[in-house]
Amino acid sequence: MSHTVSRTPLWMRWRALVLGATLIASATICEAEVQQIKADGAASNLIVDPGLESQEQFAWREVSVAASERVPTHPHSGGWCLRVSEGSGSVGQANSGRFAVRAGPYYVEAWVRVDPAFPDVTTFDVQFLDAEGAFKGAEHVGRTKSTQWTRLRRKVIVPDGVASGTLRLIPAKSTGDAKGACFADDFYFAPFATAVQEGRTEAWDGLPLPKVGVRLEDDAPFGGRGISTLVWISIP
Ligand SMILES: [Ca+2]
Repeated sequence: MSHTVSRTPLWMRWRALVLGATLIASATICEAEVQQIKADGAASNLIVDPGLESQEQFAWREVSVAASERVPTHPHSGGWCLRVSEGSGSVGQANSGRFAVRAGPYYVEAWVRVDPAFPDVTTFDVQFLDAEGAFKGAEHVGRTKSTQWTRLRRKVIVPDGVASGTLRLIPAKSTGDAKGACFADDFYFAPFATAVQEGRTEAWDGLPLPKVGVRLEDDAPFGGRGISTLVWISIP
């Protein structure tokens, strides 16, 4: 009768233990984050008629001399999308209808494309207001100068003292000839936990990325022979 005995060097077992422990720590932190944000509530998309399919619910309003309208021009979904145009060169903009928010993490996205007739940059952001309607800051979401549908998305943190928000599109650069136009469709704004539950984003979106490294060593730290490899992961 013979027995097969594992002769795995101690240093190799130690290395596997360190790697396993760090991976478990990483997973634990992500799970804790999910549990924390799940407690924040579960209202779904706060944007009324996000796909611009209803004229009755159309709530976008232009600021300055820009124009906002529903158009059937190659929408991203359904039969309609939003078009915002600014022909005066004064950096006009359009805002969505206001929606109620409170301090905490949210997730926002939209599909945007620049009108080929006015090939310039379009900026997408979120503006915050207090209970009296006073401006309380804005969070940049993204910019594009592509004439193809482009998904602009981001996790945003609504600051304390904010009661409502509004999405904003600025279809022009801020200097020179500021004329521009863009199309947009399929807006989404919801508590971050809801966005995770609905598959819009991942729970670790916006978290600091763990640092992963590989170090070669001339000698194993706890016995063995030859060059060993040490893999490490640190959580910021
Ligand atoms: Ca649509």
